[in-house]
Amino acid sequence: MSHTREINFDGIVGPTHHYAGLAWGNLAAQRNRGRRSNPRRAALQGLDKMRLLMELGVAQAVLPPHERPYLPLLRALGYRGSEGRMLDQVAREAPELLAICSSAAAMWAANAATVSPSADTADALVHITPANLVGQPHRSIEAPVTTRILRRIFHDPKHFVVHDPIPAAVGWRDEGAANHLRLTPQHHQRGLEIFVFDSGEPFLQRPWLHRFPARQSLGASLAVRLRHRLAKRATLAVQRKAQGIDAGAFHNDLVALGNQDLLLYHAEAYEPPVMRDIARQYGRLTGAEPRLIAINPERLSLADAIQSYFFNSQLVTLPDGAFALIAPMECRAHAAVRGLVEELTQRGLWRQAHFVEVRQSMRNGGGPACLRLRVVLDDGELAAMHQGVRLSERLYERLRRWVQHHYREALHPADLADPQLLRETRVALEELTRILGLGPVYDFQR
Ligand code: SUG
Repeated sequence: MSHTREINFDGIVGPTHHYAGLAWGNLAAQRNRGRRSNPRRAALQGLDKMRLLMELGVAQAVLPPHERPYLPLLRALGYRGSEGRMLDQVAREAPELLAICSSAAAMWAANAATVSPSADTADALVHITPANLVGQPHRSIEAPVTTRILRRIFHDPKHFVVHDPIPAAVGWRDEGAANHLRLTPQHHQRGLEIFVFDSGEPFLQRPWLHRFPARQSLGASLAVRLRHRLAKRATLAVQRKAQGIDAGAFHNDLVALGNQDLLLYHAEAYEPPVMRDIARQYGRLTGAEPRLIAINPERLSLADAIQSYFFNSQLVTLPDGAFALIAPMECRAHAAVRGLVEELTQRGLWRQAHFVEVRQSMRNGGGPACLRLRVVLDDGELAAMHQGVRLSERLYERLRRWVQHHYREALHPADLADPQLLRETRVALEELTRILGLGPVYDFQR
């Protein structure tokens, strides 16, 4: 009998990982602006998290980092001459642009795409829409390269469709799976796909609600639903309250987390009818009741939820069907959150909670769940995807050595102008495409 499971694709942290405070509305990124980063440690922390999942028996794969600094962006913006000259000029005249074109933000793979498993789609194919990330310059440059990489990995048209990103416009801001939930009794069954948007009116939209930008728009969610050939009754578009965004929850995965039929959410993140609608629609679709669990502000304030990144934990199904929670270390350090995790573990929501150290990423507002793209595949689909990116003990060791060889231990935003850094990253990525057997995916390889 065919088995269906979730495989997590984690973004490998790139060699230019740094803190430039580019993401407005992302409190951690703003707070750490200008701090020295450690790209090597960041990448190793990411690899160790992936290895833990693999050891727990959860399928794991990697997505390669993008080419940075991304000089095609500078050329598109009018910079000319040799690469060294462009870097020098942009560092002097527009350091923020240098940080933008050097951003390692592609590591947060939850924003790479939205994925619908074949159990949900009318043509029984796995549908993937890369996110346009049009809301922020440093992330908007990810979409074309992410599309290329996903097409290499999911190359078999008998199983997969990788769409183009949604057209880039303010009315179609799309940040991918970070704003998408899927509730289902079992991974192989049809699920209710929930698109969480931050601002309504599909075509005429305000990119701002109150304090911080609204990153996901209803227009994008509707387009993904149509492209992925999802039945209307198996989808729901719901709006988040601006209160959460203004408190610093720039993506839905900072206020909700789920797996199969279980959804945990912060009570202040949605208006009450939202959960009633979800329960009703899930019931109609599956004949069962979802487990919707509200965490009330008296138990955990919105501010503490965002500070600890509790809702950015990964909740995964283990081979025997039990669940495990993969929470950031910051949740153990926070007394109220630690107590909450213990209580929920005792209630049997998951068998065990694991705490992982991903602090380098956390300082830019990226927790365990941000670092991965969930893809639900059956045996045939798993066999049909490119195998070179699947994590094994051997690949883990190889990637560790690769990181140790190529990555710096300290990087300050001012170092981004160093032409030697550009050379180092290209040598590293050239080797990585060989390790992963991906073929040329970067502009500099073409
Ligand atoms: O888009 N941080 C990312 C973090 C993304 C987290 N993803 C999820 N919640 N799924 C962002 O805000 C910081 C980069 C900087 O400021 O230099 C940044 O882009």
